[in-house]
Amino acid sequence: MTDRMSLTLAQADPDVAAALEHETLRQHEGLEMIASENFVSEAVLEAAGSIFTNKYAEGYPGRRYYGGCEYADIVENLARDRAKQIFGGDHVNVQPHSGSQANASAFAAVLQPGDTILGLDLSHGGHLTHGHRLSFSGKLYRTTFYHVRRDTETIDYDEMEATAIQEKPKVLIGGASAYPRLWDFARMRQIAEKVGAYFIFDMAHIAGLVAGDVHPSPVPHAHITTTTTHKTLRGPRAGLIICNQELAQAVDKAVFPGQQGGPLMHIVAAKAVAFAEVLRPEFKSYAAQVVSNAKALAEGLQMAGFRLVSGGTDNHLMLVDVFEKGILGSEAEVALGKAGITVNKNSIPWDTNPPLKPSGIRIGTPALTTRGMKEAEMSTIAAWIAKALEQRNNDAALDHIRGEVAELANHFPLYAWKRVPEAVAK
Ligand code: DSN
Repeated sequence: MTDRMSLTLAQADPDVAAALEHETLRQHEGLEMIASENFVSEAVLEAAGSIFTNKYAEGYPGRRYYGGCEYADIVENLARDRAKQIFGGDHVNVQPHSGSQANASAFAAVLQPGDTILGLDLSHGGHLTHGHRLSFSGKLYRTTFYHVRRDTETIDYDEMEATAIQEKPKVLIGGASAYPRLWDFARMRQIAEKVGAYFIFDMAHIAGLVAGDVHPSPVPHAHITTTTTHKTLRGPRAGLIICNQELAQAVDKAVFPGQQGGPLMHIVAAKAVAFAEVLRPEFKSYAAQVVSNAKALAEGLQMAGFRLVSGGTDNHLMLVDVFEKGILGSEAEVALGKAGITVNKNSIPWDTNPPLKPSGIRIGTPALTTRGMKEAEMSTIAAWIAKALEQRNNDAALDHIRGEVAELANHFPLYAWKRVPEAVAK
């Protein structure tokens, strides 16, 4: 009989092993420009794939419901302390499995089902968990929305205030998955105070920029700040909550036992490792480069004649109105995919097209910046994007760009252990 514990992945499950090798190759050879994705370090990867996955640790450090948690306590305390050092705030909970669960817990800490929340409309850049009718947030709570202005395509704080006064939400939530500009946190807190609401800010997209001091921080303004840890923050796929002392107990209870059971201790360990990386001086340079790269890419696209929503970007992403050139976002996503450039189709504010065939694409620079690319590469990529969209029905032209993309990617190696499996080597 074979000893199950001694088999490699390739021996135990050749199908999964092959998918993993192909994915490895895909990540190395292509240009990853999905604004919410990034590449973790080998150290983060090691912790995420560690034997902490074997451990149950319901509860919190020093107050667990299981024995054998002494090392789990060490990594959870390290993650909490490092997150506090990065972002400030009185209290941090590092257990949310995802950004959605962080938001569900933040709401549960201060709301009862049926209470009202006011968030940014999904089609204007908001997030499903900020009140969309198909998400738990729109089913459990009464939801109302604010929008961006038609003229500037930036948040309409006057509309937000008027809606808050009219609808009297118990939570005003800020944050977005497709908004390229800075937020006015002070104004949002003021609006929340005016109507007696809690101000929650979901900084998932910009957390790394906040940590790197290239974006203002919502933490001093918000009652509760939530985030994912895997986007610009460059940690494992998971969530995090920061709050003031008065809400600490309610937040902890909302996470466990309110929303979750046992924390994923291997991921908590990986968060601790990622946060240690964020605390190193190099991370500030990384964050600054993400923003400079986004500006360079935006300029390149504008020079190629594309209209960017709100006229540009202040952060790590941009929304390109490809429909202005008669191209659907869905067509653009496919054409760029064939050229080795991964982006996602995205609605633009006041979109006249449906979500699966929207007018825009969303492009971000966090992942390519991790690979070491700078402004010069962004200009080259902007030209490739323009060419690929122009030649979107010409597979030979797209394949040619894909070759150039692979050559560039090769100059910016990712993981040292990458190997090209014979089965997929050309
Ligand atoms: N799916 C994430 C994004 O792409 O922005 C948000 O949860």
